[in-house]
Amino acid sequence: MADGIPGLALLGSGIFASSQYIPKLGELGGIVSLNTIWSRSEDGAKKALQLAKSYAPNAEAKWGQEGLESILQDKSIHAVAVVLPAQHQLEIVLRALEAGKHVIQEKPVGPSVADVRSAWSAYQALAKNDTKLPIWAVAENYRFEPALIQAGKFVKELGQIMGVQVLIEAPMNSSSPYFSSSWRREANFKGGFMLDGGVHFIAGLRMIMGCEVDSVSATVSHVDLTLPPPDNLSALIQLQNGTAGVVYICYSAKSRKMIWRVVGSLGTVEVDRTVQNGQHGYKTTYQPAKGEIQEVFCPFAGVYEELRAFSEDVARCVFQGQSGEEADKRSSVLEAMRDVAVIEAMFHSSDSKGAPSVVELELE
Ligand SMILES: *[C@@H]1O[C@H](CO)[C@@H](O)[C@H](O)[C@H]1NC(C)=O
Ligand SMILES: *[C@@H]1O[C@H](CO)[C@@H](O)[C@H](O)[C@H]1NC(C)=O
Ligand SMILES: CC(=O)N[C@H]1CO[C@H](CO)[C@@H](O)[C@@H]1O
Repeated sequence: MADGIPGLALLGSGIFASSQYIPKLGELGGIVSLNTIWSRSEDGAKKALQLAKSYAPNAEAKWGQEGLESILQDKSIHAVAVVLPAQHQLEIVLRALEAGKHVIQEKPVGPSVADVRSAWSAYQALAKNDTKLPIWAVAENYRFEPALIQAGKFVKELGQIMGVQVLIEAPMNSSSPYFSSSWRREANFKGGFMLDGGVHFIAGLRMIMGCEVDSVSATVSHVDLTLPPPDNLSALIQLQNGTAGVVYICYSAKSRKMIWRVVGSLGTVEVDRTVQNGQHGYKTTYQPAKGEIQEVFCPFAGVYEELRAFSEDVARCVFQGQSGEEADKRSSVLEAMRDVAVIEAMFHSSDSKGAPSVVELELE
């Protein structure tokens, strides 16, 4: 551990851990120190460690239950990033929190609202004898994307809102590195790519609108049998303040599209996922009823920004006595739980032939 820089262990060595966390933690070397990489298997941990050698030459690989236990007992490790299959994360997250580690975990926060609530009550129970709770953050990155944040600001200028549309065509086939990972296909994880990826699109919707989804009516289907069900979802949504909208998500499409579009009495705001000058990112367009169109393109920055926010919060907790509950609210369990709750309500509605289903908005 460098002076004044918290030490972190990365738990997980899968595609996202290797392709996103390891390089981003390198870029964040001035504010967080990668100390250990853990995987369930020795091979996975050692391979991932090679990817971090350039910036963390002293980091160690650990594996299995014994390796995990030694990380949880290591006082030089202040925080862990849990990047594991969704159905196994909560158990490890809770063990780390109980050991006093600050935690950032990948989305979805849990496989169901009920699972998240039961983990939340175990976390709350740790706050006895005035001990400060460690941070429990959930990485979903969309709440940190600059283009989506900008869209939320434009939407406030739209006057009366007529409606919102979320349109996602995300081809998922054997060309994708995520296609063949098995955990989204297991019986203990219901919802496949629709739950795992859907939370992102709902996070974008809730943030742009600055308003919660109250109830949904949806139909899902299973068309591409090489994908776990469902791969196709159409929903009518009611926001808390009375605005209505539609959400369409399709993983079996051949075409690619990702749009959030809000129409108001004073103009229209649209966010598109796109590529500019070889950079992947989002373009936010604001078309006011009167005046010039404004366009802002921002390359993807959410994963970096949320890891930076977490690392800075950990440093404030470790060195300045901040409490975990004061950490950046965009990564809070409540936000992440509400994204899961919207998708879950859509599944419930579809199970009852599209009858409206109320979204669970509270953790307790
Ligand atoms: C709902 O919320 C949006 C975003 O804050 C706002 O612009 C809109 O006017 C609200 N609609 C109603 C009916 O209150
Ligand atoms: C997967 O989908 C993308 C986008 O439609 C396409 O370019 C690619 O060829 C597809 N791969 C396979 C194996 O079908
Ligand atoms: C492209 C595609 O897979 N479309 C399907 C989406 O789901 C509806 C049912 O809601 C099916 O009828 C479509 O074939």
